[in-house]
Formats: sequence, C-alpha cells, structure tokens
Amino acid sequence: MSKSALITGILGQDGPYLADFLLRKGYKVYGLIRRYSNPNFSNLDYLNVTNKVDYVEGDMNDEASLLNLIRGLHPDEVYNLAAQSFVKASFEQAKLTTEVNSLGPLYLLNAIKFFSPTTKFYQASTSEMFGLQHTNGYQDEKTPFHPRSPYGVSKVYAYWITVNYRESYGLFTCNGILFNHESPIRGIQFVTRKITDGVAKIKLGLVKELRLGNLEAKRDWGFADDYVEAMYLMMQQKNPDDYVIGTGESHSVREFVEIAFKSIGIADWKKYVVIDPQFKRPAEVPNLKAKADKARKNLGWKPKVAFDELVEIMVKADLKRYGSR
Ligand code: NAP
Ligand code: F7E
Repeated sequence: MSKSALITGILGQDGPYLADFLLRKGYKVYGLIRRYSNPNFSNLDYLNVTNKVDYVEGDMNDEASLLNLIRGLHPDEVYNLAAQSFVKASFEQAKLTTEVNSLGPLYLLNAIKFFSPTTKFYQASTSEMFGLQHTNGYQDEKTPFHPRSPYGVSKVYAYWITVNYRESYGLFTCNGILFNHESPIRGIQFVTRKITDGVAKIKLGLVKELRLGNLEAKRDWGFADDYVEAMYLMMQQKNPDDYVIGTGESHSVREFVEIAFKSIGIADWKKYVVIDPQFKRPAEVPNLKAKADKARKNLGWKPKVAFDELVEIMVKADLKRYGSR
C-alpha cells in the first residue's frame, strides 16, 4: 500500500516542491489549506501538481481542526511547513507569528500523540534560530541558538517542543534546520525573488529602480527542490533526529544583486539599486553559513544547484513570466 503524507503550508514555496517529490515516490499527498474566499494555487500550478494533491481544510491557529484531521487521516508522515515565515513581518505581527509558528506545531504534536502515535512528524526549523551565534564562522547542530526576531524565537519553541515530544513520548519527530532556500516560486517579498523579479522588470523596461535594505547581510542560499529531498530522507531513517541543511557557502545580498544584474548584461547595477531604510530590520542576522556534515554522512544528502546557477534559474523564470524569451 502506498504511504500517505499530510503537508501543511502546501500553497507556499516548499509545499509544492515536497508534494511533487512525494508524488513521484508514489505517496498519497494531502495538503492543508485554510479557508479562503479565493485560494491561490499558482505555486502548485507552476509544478503541475495542483490536481494530484488531496486538499483538506484546517488552520494552524485552530487546534480542533488539526486534531480532527489527524484523527481522520492517520497519515504515515506529517510535514509541518506552514508558518508566518517572513522575518520582517514578525516584528510587526509577533503574536500572530508565535501562534502559527509555535502553537501550531504543538497542536499537531498533540493530535499525533493522542490519535495517531505512529505518524512521523517533520518540523520546518530554520537557521534563523542561530541568529548571532556561530562556531568558527559556521552553524551546525551543536551551535547554540540566539534568535534575532520574533520569527526566530517562535521557531526555537517549535524546535524544542518537537524534541520534547520525541524524548517524552517516543514519537518519531525530526527537525530539519534548513538554511535559506529559494526558487522561481519563492514569495515575492523575500530578497532573492524581489531581486530577480526587479531585475527582470528593469530588463524589460517595466520599472527603473530596485529598492532594497541591508546589502551586507550574508546568507547560505540553496535551491528549494534540493532541500525537500533532505526532509524526506530524515523521515526515512531508522531513528528520528535533527539535521542542519545548507550548502556551506555564504554570499551577501550585494553579491546576489551583482550576479542577477550581470545575468541580464548590466554591470553597473548601482545605477538601479536604491537603499531604502524601510526594508531594514530592528535586529539583523548578519551571517549564516551551514555545516551540514551530519546530513551528508547520515542521509547521504548534498545540494545539487550552486549559487550562481540558482540566481540564473530565478532571473530566467521571472523574465519568462513577463513574456520575455
Ligand atoms: P512560505 O512560502 O511562506 O509558505 C508558508 C505556508 O504556510 C503558506 O502556504 C501559508 O498559507 C501557510 N500558513 C501560514 N499561516 C497558516 C495558518 N494559520 N494555517 C495554515 N497554513 C498557514 O514558506 P516556505 O518558504 O515554503 O517555507 C516552508 C517552511 O519552512 C516554513 O515553516 C518556514 O518558516 C520554514 N523555513 C523556510 C526556509 C526558506 O528559506 N524557505 C528556511 C528554513 C525554514 P497561505 O498560502 O494560505 O498563506
Ligand atoms: O532576507 C536582507 C535582509 O527576507 C534575507 C525566510 O524564508 O530564510 C528567510 O528569512 C536578507 C536579510 O530572508 C532586503 O535584511 C536586504 O538579511 O529574503 P529574506 P530571511 O530573513 O533570511 C530563513 C532561513 C527563514 O526561515 C525564513 O522563513 O536580505 N535584505 N534588503 C532584504 N530582505 C528583504 N526581504 N527585502 C529587502 O528589500
């Protein structure tokens, strides 16, 4: 019999890539959507999986809806990808961020504990939990947490409650501590997609400038399609565990901008980029770089798409969206 998986956050970036991956493995995939008058399936459409997913309704803020779902479905695996995931917004909407990102996973874990204890649980943890901390310039599973935003703080709770339910009740729960990963269906507010969309529009003469915040921040950027494989692999291990996932390379926002403009033949990008303080944060995470040796060793996982290639894939996709060849 084929395995079943429930994916929360199915309409976001990672949800569609993971759905596509699991469908190819023969899974029955359920996708959690909250009630909308007009839901947006464009990311699933992009990967041609919209009609292959079974949709179930619920909300990460509504415990009963999640209890009922798990009780009814008894999925083999739950991938909790739903979140208020935009760090900048978490400073203005800290309570909402905490409810969705911290209490949501707690509700799911309780549902599993009470109604389906053999269900495996994956929590979308994040490098934002490390914040200012590093060990010789990189972060791995042993690096302590020092989150720098309400988003990071909310994810630290989710991380520990996931560990706690494993230790307390013997549930199969994993944290994937994923570093930034991007794609052509990355949300438009995140810096990579904002840049590639802006660059495409500049190339086509649709806009004249690109307004950004801190160009010096450095991130370890990988390709989302590579990262969903790591999620799956964690859930197939004999024992549940927590893994850092990233490329091991760190690049600044400035470098991302340079390469994106270069890919459309513009060397003098400074003519187009305007620094706008509204895109800066009250507290910044200056530098993230993963050391994913444990995943490499135990999961046999490594990223396939390199940084320059990722930028190029995203710029090309945005140019295509605006009708350019
Ligand atoms: P995303 O594009 O922002 O998608 C998040 C999804 O969560 C959206 O589809 C959203 O649904 C859903 N959601 C938000 N609030 C909800 C609620 N109350 N009830 C049900 N669903 C809700 O995020 P992503 O980039 O795919 O990331 C997936 C997960 O990995 C997130 O938990 C994120 O925090 C974490 N993460 C991401 C990265 C990264 O670099 N992408 C790195 C580390 C960890 P709607 O479409 O209905 O708004
Ligand atoms: O910012 C700087 C900004 O919003 C990256 C989420 O998926 O990854 C993501 O969080 C950097 C920051 O992503 C702009 O200050 C400069 O230093 O693309 P971002 P993030 O905050 O790293 C982690 C791993 C997650 O878990 C999160 O869910 O870019 N930056 N100028 C800007 N950022 C934005 N958004 N917009 C700017 O104009």
